[in-house]
Amino acid sequence: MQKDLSLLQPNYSRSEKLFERAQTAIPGGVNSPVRAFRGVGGTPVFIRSGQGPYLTDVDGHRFIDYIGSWGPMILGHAHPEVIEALQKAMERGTSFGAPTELEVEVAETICSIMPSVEKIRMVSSGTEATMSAIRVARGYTGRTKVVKFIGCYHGHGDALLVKAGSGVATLGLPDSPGVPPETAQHTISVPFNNLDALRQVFETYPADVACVIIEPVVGNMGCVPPASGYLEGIRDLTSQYGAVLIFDEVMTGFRLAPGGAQEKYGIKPDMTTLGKIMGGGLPAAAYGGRKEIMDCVAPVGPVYQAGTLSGNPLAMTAGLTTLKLLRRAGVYEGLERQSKKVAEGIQQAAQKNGFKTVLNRVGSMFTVFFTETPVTDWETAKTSDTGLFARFFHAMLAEGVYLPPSQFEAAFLGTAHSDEVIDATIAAAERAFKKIKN
Ligand code: HOZ
Repeated sequence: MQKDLSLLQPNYSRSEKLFERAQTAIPGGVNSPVRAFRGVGGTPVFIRSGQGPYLTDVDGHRFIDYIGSWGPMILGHAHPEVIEALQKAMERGTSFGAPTELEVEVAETICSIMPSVEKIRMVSSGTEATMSAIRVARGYTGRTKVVKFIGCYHGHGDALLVKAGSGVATLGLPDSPGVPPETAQHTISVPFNNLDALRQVFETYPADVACVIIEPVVGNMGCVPPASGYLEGIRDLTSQYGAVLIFDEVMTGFRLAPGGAQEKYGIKPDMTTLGKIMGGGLPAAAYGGRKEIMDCVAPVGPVYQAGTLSGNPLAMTAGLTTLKLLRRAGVYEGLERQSKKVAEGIQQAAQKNGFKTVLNRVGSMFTVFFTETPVTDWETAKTSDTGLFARFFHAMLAEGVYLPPSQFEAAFLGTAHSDEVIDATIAAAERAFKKIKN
């Protein structure tokens, strides 16, 4: 993969030096594996700053950003209203480890936007949210088994790190060492978009499944939408067998609609996990759901979960400001319009240059897969030519466009991606495809 990259890369010498330094002190030089560029080769660019839809790296290159910090930056980087709110909040203190009015406001706001969430508990990361949600589901049902879908990623909690997407898929890792087999044995993985496979699990274990956890629109094997009627089928099966249905909306929450995928597809899960956008670029996440289930959580109920920085005032401020700004008229229509334009523009540029690609997009999440096979699950996602994706990725980077450095991650747009930015991206894609064709 490396051999062609030198032709495509401009000078990243400062990033290279930093990466070398970083690898001495940090495993792989990064604090989250996908950032290491292992899926595409080359050196990760080290970021100095972000403004609106742009990132600037330490070598002075400016990129149009389609990662958005992996989802949170839906308003663009350093949004003036978020920054102002944060500056004011900071002066009042940064962490109290005691309840604040802000947490109540965030909880009430989310419950009003997502009617399935009657009560909600703040945590600090998506991983914490999903780990806690399955503990609560197990406590509530008194059952053990967890069903997840192959290629879906729900953070790195032991029970969920089984046949996972995202970095695990990108690096081609088998299930992670360090997860005790006794833990993993309670997790059942079935193919996404295959209702019969899930039905079979319930027929085999009618009284053992505590919960089914799903990314309703997958972002972690690239963007993969649910087939028509699939989510409804899952809702029916989980209700029939008394299992808790958890929608992992860490990526999709407040992105695909104000109320996330559950609003878009009209499904009411029993529990929901949230993160990314709700922290407005600071570490915040949450899990919530039906009152009866959430009342199992300590101190009301016996299921224990706690966190020093949970509901942190800075994270709550950034999140609340972001959620308020997203409720302005026309935001989601704008995201839909711009996302359609850029995703279809890239797809057309590929086809014009003779590349066979499949475009998957739901709202402001999209992936161009380098395959001819429609991508509906992990098996079909894997048919992509990841070497070709890597060449495209680096050609785009050289053109000033920063895409997720893995075929198996979704690209994200935000409200700062104006027409001018989109047109520049499409023009860059045309040049990039021409370049890699030769
Ligand atoms: N798990 C994230 C992608 N699905 C990556 C997080 C990061 O590297 O920041």
